[in-house]
Amino acid sequence: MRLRSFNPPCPDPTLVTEIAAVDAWEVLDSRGNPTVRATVDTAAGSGTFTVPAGASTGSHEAVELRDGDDRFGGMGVRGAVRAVREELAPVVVGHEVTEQATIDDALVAADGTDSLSALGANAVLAVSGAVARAAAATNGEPLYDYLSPGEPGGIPRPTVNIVSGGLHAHGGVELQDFLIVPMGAETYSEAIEVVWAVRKAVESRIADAGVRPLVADEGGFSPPMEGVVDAFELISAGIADAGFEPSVDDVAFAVDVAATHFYDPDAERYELETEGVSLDRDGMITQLLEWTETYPIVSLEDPLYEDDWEGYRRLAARLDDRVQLLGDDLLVTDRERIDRAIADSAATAVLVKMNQAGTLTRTTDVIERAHDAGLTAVVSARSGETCDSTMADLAVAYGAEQLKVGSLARSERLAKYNRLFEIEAELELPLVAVANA
Ligand code: 2PG
Ligand code: MG
Repeated sequence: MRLRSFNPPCPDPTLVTEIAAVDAWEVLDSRGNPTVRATVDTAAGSGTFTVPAGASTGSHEAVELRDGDDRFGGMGVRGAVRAVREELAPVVVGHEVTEQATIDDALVAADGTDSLSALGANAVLAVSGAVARAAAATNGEPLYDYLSPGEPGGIPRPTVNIVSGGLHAHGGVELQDFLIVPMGAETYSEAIEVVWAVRKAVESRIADAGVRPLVADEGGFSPPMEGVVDAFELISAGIADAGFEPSVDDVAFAVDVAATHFYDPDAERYELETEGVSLDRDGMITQLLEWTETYPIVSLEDPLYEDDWEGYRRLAARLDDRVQLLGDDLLVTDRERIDRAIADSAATAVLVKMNQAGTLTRTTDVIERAHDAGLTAVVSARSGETCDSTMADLAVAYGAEQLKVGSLARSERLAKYNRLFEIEAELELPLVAVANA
């Protein structure tokens, strides 16, 4: 008799942590547009990730695949969903779920293009994000713990949209985001309370002026304004009403100029129609410096056209040290462009968006590169979001100094803010120190 046959079957422990299945669906984002949601399963856990989408996208971002047919005005993502099911699932099934870098390499290889335009960055990122979430679930760890290369050291400082313009407000002032930064706050909870009070004060001012305080794509207000200065003045008044001081030490400003979207490349001019001015590069730089000298601005995002490396260098050389020069469309969470910005001293901070990069590994590589070079990392949502909160865990895990999610309104924004309340309660950590203070 063979004794072995009397032993109970002993499951191979590696099978429990191997990816057993991958699936994907078309769902809708916060603007009601289609996007890709994927789920990855092991025998011990599963993870779901939903891809966000930008409106003011940089032309060098990884490319999302849209169907271009009659459904949803061409914005359907059935092709990307099919790519997940038919092309990417066979590539990842059978891998150890914790082998994120290997899996991400295999996903990129399956696409075969650097921009991920063959199968779609939305298909690739959906799987990449779901793999990470499935791995954390399989290990029974919180996502920030699973992702963290060391011990999480702090909660990122929220930079919160109060007034919106540009493409997110479908008109209004050309500058896209007027944000506040609670510089005096030491904890995340305290920071959010400060922002809440300022936002409510601004809302009251808008309503008192007889205007309905309706919100734009990211939950920021967008009342009629005659120019950029009106937005700064409105928020400054709200800060004072709430009992704070508009200053670099108390409640400061951050601005996403999103300049590419009002730059005319043929004329090589910035067309600020609300201001009634058309500026060349040097004129725009002078204007930006004037705003930073007049208002307590600590961060300028995309102040110039996305390929104006020379302009960025000139601006960086003249900008006060207290103001971080933050690249979004300029850097598109891309390792090579960040290397160039470091070599050229063209930026001091990097906006980090998972769907610009296309995989989680590319994203974390960018944060680590930025930190190695002394640059600040600002983990950011997109204007089209869902209630996926992965970016909050990612920001904590990699010690991002700041977070940019939109306003304190709308559930797709609150999902991230509320996840940080959970993490703050679990870890009892203060905010990460402000790099440029
Ligand atoms: C940005 C983002 C978020 P979008 O420009 O920083 O505000 O917008 O997702 O539309 O690119
Ligand atoms: Mg931006």
